[in-house]
Amino acid sequence: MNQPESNNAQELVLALSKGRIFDETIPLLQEAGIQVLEDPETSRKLILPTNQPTVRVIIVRASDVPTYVQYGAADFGVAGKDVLQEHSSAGLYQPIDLHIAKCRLSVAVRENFDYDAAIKQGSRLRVASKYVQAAREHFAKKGVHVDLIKLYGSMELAPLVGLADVIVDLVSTGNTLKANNLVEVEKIQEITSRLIVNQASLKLKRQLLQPIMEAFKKASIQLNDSTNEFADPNLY
Ligand code: PRT
Ligand code: MG
Repeated sequence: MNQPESNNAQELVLALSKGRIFDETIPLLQEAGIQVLEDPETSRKLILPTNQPTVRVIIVRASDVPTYVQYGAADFGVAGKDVLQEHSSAGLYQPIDLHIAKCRLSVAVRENFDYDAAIKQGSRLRVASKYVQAAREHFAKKGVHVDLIKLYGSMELAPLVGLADVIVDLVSTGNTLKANNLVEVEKIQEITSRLIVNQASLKLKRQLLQPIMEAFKKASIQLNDSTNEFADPNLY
């Protein structure tokens, strides 16, 4: 896709979101010899310099990372599989699984809700989620008819106030569900974050990008002590 003038050929722009993705990408950047010179939690800047004059980091919403990379406003970025699945993959190069920001996408219900019975009954299930694509696919595979209700946050509230029977949300420690008297009844999939690369950048800036991609791959294997398929198109 197009490369805006602001993103020049001698420079790389990396799109990250604040919080866990930024924090967990730092050690990977370190492996590539890149140090971000400002902390996004304290700086109000949205473009952060690094110790390498050719690399800048931009701070965007987690769900906006694929958009910046797709349009070439960022050459590469880190985004969760949850985000990538809900987003079109046009213009994005097959990602590397970085094994960071791990969690799972699960179905949860109120403590006293009989999920198995509701499914057996065959009545329509009201499902609230930010992840409507993944939720739709999951229930279609099970042959369960659902009414999907799109939410943008605080999904845990939906079953408590009668908006939905079940939610499909990300779970890591399970503390948020527990605090709201919800229980996880089904795990849909494991979620990790992936490195995504703009297709045009990969061609035009391969020399700049390749060593960083290799370093990320190496560091993610070391940090996670597991095997990692390089650029496996089946990863998402
Ligand atoms: O917050 P914002 O609306 O800007 O965007 P975001 O929520 O998409 O961003 P962020 O930074 O919170 O998450 C970025 C990515 O981190 C997600 O896209 C996931 O791939 C990944 N990730 C890993 C998580 C979690 N773990 C996680 N636990 N994203 C969100 N959560 C939330 C979850 O939605 C639930 O509300 O944390 C809560 C549950 O956590 P536990 O520990 O109580 O189970
Ligand atoms: Mg969040």
